[in-house]
Amino acid sequence: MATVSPLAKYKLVFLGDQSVGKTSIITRFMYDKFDTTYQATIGIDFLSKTMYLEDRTIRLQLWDTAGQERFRSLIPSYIRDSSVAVVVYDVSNRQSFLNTTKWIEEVRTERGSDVIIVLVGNKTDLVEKRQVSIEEGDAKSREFGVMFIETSAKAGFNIKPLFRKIAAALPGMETLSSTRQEDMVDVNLKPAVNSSQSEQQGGGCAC
Ligand SMILES: Nc1nc2c(ncn2[C@@H]2O[C@H](COP(=O)(O)OP(=O)(O)OP(=O)(O)O)[C@@H](O)[C@H]2O)c(=O)[nH]1
Ligand SMILES: [Mg+2]
Repeated sequence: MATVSPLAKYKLVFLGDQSVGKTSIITRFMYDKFDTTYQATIGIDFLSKTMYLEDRTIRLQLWDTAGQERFRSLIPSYIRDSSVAVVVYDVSNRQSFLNTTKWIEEVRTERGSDVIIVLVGNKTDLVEKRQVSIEEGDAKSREFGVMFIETSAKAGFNIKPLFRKIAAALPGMETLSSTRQEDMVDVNLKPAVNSSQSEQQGGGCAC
């Protein structure tokens, strides 16, 4: 008999300076595409994706924030609402790396220790322009007690591993009893398969 289990949902907020590659990482993960033309995120974008893991199926709700200063005031409420914060910097832009400190501190201020934080050094394909070493990124992640990975949205490097790492760190099904009933509208009738490819939905909102 097939068991009907509720689909666990997790909110992820993407943070980091303008142009570090937040949208590009999400686009690579969702559609396996990359666009070299920069289109700044306006306000906040929302996308969601189901991930089929070996032992369970989860739904990730991705909040893609705008790095531009003028949208800064929108961000705290999304941080408050998320169980995961993905703090991105550009390895070819030292200032964006330095600024991750304030992003991490802001997440800690809003959520305390009740949050998973991942520091992501993006654009590793820009080998000649690199300003931040992997060792520096790793040292910072240890200093702040957060996870760390380097990626390239352009090359498609470490994008799936980033999301698998996040999924592995998420609380398991045993915590679902605390999930509110109205959040349990989706059901999963299929056995879990070992693939992250899945149904997708996306949409923009300047909310
Ligand atoms: N070389 C290289 N370029 C990248 C990479 N990721 C993103 N870019 C480029 O960097 C620029 C900014 O990328 P976005 O993904 O729009 O950056 P963002 O962080 O979402 O920017 P905001 O929405 O303004 O906060 C674009 O021109 C991308 O093509 C990468 O891994 N390597
Ligand atoms: Mg963006």
